[in-house]
Amino acid sequence: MPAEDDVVIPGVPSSEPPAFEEPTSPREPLPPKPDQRGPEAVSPTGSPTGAPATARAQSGQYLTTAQGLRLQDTDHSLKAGARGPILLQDHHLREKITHFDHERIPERVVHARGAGAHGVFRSYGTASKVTRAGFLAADVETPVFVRFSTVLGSRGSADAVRDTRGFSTKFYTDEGTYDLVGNNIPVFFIQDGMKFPDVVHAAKPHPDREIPQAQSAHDTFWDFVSLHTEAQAHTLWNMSDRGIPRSYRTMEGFGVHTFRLVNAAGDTTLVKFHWKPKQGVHSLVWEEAQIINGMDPDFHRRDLADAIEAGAYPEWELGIQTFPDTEDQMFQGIDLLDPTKFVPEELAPVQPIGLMTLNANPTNYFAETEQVAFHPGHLVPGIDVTNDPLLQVRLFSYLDTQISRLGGPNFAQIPINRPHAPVNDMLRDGMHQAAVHGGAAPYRPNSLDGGCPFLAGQDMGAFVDVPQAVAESIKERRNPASFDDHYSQARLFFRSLSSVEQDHVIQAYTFELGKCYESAVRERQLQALANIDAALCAAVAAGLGMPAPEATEQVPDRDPSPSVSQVGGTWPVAGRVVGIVADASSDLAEVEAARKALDGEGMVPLVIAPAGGTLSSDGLSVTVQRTFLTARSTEFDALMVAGGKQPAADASAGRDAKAGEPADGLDPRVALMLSEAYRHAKAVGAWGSGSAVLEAAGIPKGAAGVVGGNDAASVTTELSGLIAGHRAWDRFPAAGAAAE
Ligand code: HDE
Repeated sequence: MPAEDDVVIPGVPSSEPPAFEEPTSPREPLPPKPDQRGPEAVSPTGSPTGAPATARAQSGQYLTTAQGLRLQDTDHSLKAGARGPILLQDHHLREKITHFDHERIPERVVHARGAGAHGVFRSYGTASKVTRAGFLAADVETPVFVRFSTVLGSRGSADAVRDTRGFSTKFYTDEGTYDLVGNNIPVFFIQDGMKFPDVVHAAKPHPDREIPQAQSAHDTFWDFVSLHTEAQAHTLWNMSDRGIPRSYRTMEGFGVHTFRLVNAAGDTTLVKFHWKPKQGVHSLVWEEAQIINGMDPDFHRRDLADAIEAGAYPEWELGIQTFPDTEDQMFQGIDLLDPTKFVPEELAPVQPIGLMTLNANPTNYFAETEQVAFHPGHLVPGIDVTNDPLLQVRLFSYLDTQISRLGGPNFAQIPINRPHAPVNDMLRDGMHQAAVHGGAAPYRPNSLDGGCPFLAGQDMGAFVDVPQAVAESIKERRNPASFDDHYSQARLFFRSLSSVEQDHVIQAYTFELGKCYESAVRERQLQALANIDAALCAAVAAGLGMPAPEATEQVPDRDPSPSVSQVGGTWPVAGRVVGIVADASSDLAEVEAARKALDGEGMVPLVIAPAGGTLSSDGLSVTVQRTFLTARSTEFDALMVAGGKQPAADASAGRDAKAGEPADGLDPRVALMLSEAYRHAKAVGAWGSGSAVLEAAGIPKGAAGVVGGNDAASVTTELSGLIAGHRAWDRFPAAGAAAE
């Protein structure tokens, strides 16, 4: 190197030529900058989620350019004088704007709107008889990242739309990453992946005006599903309450396809995967969903993040239905390769194999939830695919789509996609290559890198494709005859629902078809309904003011599957949200007692008052979380009205109402909140003089799910029992029509 005082002046040769080292030898890349650090520190998958260091990102650091140059000013561009034009030489301005110009990447072609969470999966070991997958052996803990999504809407669309939901799980196992990319509905619209662009084009907004957003209630969707009748079963699930989940936390998940497990001895078993939420399966009612989409389009995203932040970690048990791997791959008359069919649990019980707990929110939406790349072909030893023609096309599509979405073939190097197993591939170069690969011989066989990396045998954890006999066959484009039954499972599903749920299905079809302009489309869909169930068809036809057609097909009756109904169970109440309506005249000691009791059960009590701040009296003060302006019934699973300090009779003065109508004098926003909660069959309660407010809001005393009492404690206990049942279902026959 030149001596320190040996300054090099342009144009003047220096005394010694500058030393120049060509960087030929590969070296480890520098550790990432603090703000680029991959998910490594805290969360189960490695994300530094919640760590104080990331909460104050880059704390104590100087602002720099992307090249590490410290900056003195990032607010003013470099100009020829304060009022002059901006100079092209402003490298910082150009870097800042150029990077900004390229901040967006293409959204997913489907499932664009989603929410993610980190967690952990602990296996029970019950599956080890049927699979050699290491992460399913007894008591193994595997980090996971889950992404829930809607299918149709764009990235900024509302959460509570009527749609199927995606339920994708990435297991970072020691043997490589395994992705279970499922939905909240066990059947699919199409049998052959070749039809996927058709169903998606039909369901997406109309190509001319690009409306409606995130909706199936339009002509092209119903045109397609009424013509392509194999879509009828999935459509019926979408029209049921499953199409509008209460929360991502209260959804079941399904792998949909049949997969093939292989055990250590090489024996194979066909399986279907199920996620069972510990929180129970719970849905919205349609009017509630529509209000939510205006009041809080991020409802599901917020709910998931809030629950995790509050420590109410959502949990799902993973289970499998197992079937013998017979030559015909049929089970009790159901073709296991037909993804428009599910196997009722009554015929093949779901056997639990592990528990997933989501316990950390992402640190950065884009880095994790947006850039995560799932693929049904990310398999581990012990889990293999079948010939389901929908699954086979998916095996092509997911890898392909990431290349345009994530800008090249190196997306596995993005922190959220990095396997936790050692990676020694021979993939090189390409857009966004972040690794500095050593070695001279990324090919096999080689001698220059000592023959490395080696191939593993099955005993060393290699994935070995299950040797499957492929029958001598002719090349042709057609389905097996067993795929021809398009209606029996739609009928089975409808007839397995409770009458309240059936009523919701009828209302959903009537709403959606009522939004179609083409009468030919409505007529054709009514024809499909006639083949599914005559009563369903008649009720929808009546709602549309159209004649109900006769069935045109002989559809076999199957035994109903009561397990598909959401009505009847009780579930943990932790994480449920209860609003307490109070004002300055309320007995604050009782409000505090209600809050404590709800909190004690893991629920989230929120005090709703005329204005923000605190409610104070008699030396007591209670923090207000919602005001009459910011609160709406849809945020709450139940509502309580606090009693006042004065006797009940005084509080009701001037507030008499006819049933179903709010009385004069009651704040209309409170009246709306209470009557909506009542109409949506939510538990409502009041203690002391609060009962008069319920009556003033038109809520009949003693109706199902309406609780009264003298003190907060007794009302809270009763309310909690009702919340465990999710809704006051008995209220629906009276209020159901209004609720839809
Ligand atoms: Fe997907 N699907 N899909 N799909 N799918 C995608 O992959 C596709 C299907 C599902 O949170 C895309 O990375 C084809 C069934 C989920 O990132 C794309 C076919 C099931 C997600 C794609 C299907 C799913 C996707 C778009 C018919 C339930 C979101 C972005 C053969 C078992 C994953 C992406 C996430 C996403 C293709 C059918 C579930 C284009 C061709 C059946 C949960 O590759």
